[in-house]
Amino acid sequence: MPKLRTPRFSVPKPRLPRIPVPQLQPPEFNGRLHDARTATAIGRWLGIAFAVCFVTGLISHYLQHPPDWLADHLPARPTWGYRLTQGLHIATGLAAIVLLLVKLWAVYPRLFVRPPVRSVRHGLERLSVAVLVAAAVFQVLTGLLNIVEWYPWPFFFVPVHFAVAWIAAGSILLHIAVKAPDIRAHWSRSSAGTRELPAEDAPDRRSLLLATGAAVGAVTLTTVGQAFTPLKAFDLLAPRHPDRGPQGLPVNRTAVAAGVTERGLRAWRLEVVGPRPYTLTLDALRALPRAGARLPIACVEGWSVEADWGGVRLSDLVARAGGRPGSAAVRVTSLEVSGSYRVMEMGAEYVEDPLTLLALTLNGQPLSLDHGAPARIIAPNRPGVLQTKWVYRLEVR
Ligand SMILES: Nc1nc2c(c(=O)[nH]1)N[C@H]1C(S)=C(S)[C@@H](COP(=O)(O)O)O[C@H]1N2
Ligand SMILES: [Mo]
Repeated sequence: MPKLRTPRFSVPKPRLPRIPVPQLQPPEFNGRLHDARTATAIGRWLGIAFAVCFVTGLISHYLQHPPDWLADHLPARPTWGYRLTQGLHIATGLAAIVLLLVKLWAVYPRLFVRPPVRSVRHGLERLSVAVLVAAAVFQVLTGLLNIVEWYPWPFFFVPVHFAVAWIAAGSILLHIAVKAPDIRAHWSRSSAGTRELPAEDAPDRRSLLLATGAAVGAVTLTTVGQAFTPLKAFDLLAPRHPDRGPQGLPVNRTAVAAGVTERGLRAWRLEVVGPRPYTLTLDALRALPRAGARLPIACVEGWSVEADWGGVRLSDLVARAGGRPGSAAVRVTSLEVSGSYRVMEMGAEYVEDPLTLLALTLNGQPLSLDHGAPARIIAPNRPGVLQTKWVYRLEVR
């Protein structure tokens, strides 16, 4: 090609007024910390938090909604099982909020990658990241709002949170598979890929990771006391405090909210339906052989507290109705006017357990109205939502 020469004498261009044109320039990111090592280091912890959150979430889901074949075989032991798994579910979910924010901050420059799609593979990879980010943000956000019982959306929390958990889990696995080479190269400070990063970034990265760890620690320390009683003094941020509430125990749904009144209880009878149905007045129920159990209420929202419960063994009430010991399941109905937890199904393992009570007392006092007077269910290793209050009817099945 002939070389173009700048003409020696150029004609001056006519001067036009300059009109500023908004430039859609992608922002510039000069490396520091928006790199694969940071993403891997944070992603590792985020992955662990999500994995624990997912598994404990599944446990919670299947304890609440077991398939028919499983319903009678759910384990009633260990008594603190659900307390532990749900405490972990909430703690890892809260930690994931911090980790997710830092992770998104570390990788957000990739939003501005040009060209946006290089190939079909690249397009699919970006799409999977978009799904992952959307699902992860949705999960931690809906979970957080559920803890404070705020539902600014038209759908039911439980089935949607459950369904999106699978989407999140699937897209995380896909993400790990796609990023496996990067993850391997940046797994540790001395990995091959990491050595290629500018060395002067290392102190900054260490500070970022330390700050992230401190933030996770702070969030955990100020909330975990809601379930882990030894740390309850530090429980400053959780909406419910282990020993704040009537009879020293929190209340989620009050009697007022459930439409249960002292007046409505005057004519209370326990109806037991089964091969040999019967009804009992409160005095007759109180006169039956009593049993005690020290068991936690472990709410799905994360708080849990152990208490001393006293009442009548459910297995005794079932046997009296002619239910076969060891194979009878029970449907429990509450006086509550409406609500998702008015009717509760209990599988045979729980019914049979000597610690499962129709409780009449809490920490030695008669149940207060907010705790389910005159009678409530308390069973080992079960979500709080199934510890039905204001019970008036048992159906042996
Ligand atoms: N009938 C009925 N029982 C119920 C509920 C309810 O809404 N209705 N809430 C449950 C929930 S979510 C929890 S965590 C426990 C809390 O028991 P407490 O209020 O005595 O602490 O009660 C359970 N029993
Ligand atoms: Mo709950």
